[in-house]
Amino acid sequence: MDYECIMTEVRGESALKTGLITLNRPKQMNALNDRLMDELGAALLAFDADDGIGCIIVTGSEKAFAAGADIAAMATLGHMDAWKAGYISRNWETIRQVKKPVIAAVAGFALGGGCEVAMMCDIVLAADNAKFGQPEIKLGIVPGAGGTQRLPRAVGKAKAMDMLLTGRMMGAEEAERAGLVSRIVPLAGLLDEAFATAELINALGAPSIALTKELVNEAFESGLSSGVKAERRVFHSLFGTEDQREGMDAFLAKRKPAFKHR
Ligand code: DAK
Repeated sequence: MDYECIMTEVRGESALKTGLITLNRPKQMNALNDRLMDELGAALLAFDADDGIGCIIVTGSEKAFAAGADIAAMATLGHMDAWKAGYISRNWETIRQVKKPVIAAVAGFALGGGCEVAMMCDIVLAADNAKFGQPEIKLGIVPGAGGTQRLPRAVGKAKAMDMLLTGRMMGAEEAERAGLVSRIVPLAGLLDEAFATAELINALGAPSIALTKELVNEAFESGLSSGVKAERRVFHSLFGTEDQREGMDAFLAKRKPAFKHR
């Protein structure tokens, strides 16, 4: 697929490398239109299917990770148009199919759908100028890509209500305090830190990394007892991998593990 609204790149020195996806509609503050979401989904799935890739980073510009769904493309929709076409639902679900860790490196605005894309990623690194929000209420709509569901799970009900009912933005420090982001990084070092984090993960065993991601998402999306049951099953199954044997042998032999990702 030829990309118009994103750029992709692969970086890294070790066996598993990192795929970088940069959202690139600078004039529209990376507003998320259908084309961009198709491309983002395709790029994520391509990196996910590539055995040479360990982690994926999604980033935007210094000004905007993404300022939300493209309002110009939505403005004239009628109810039946939106409902019949399953408006933009099809290409927003793709992000959730990715098995490898996805790191969001967020600078500038992450609003509406932009905040929702960040919340669908696994680790969220925020530049010190990052601003998060779900301003849909100011447009007379509600979030459509999980904002009313993921935000309360991430930051708790009271903070989520505050954000969702007023549409106000929160800065990086408040977002970190609230648990919406993993860490704050100075803007100039954002991508370097994202790559360094990816490198740490790429050096570990890929099966246990992918299954840990799956389990944390299970915790996010299901009840405690089914989550703990799923965790137990995965825990037992990892004793069938070479990486488990290698990780434990290496610890006992006081040497660095050489994971084979199987
Ligand atoms: N859509 C289209 N264009 C946008 C945009 C957006 N979301 N955000 C910014 N732009 C454009 C502006 O129109 C402007 O274009 P020109 O006038 O230069 O042609 C350019 O980007 C620069 O913006 P500003 O001049 O406004 O720049 P400022 O620095 O003054 O303000 C801002 C930056 C990000 C605070 C402001 O632009 C802003 O408030 N933007 C709108 C933010 C917003 O309301 N976002 C939520 C959109 S609703 C769904 C999935 C997802 C969604 C729905 C359904 N399904 C799966 C069903 C998501 C919905 C949304 O995200």
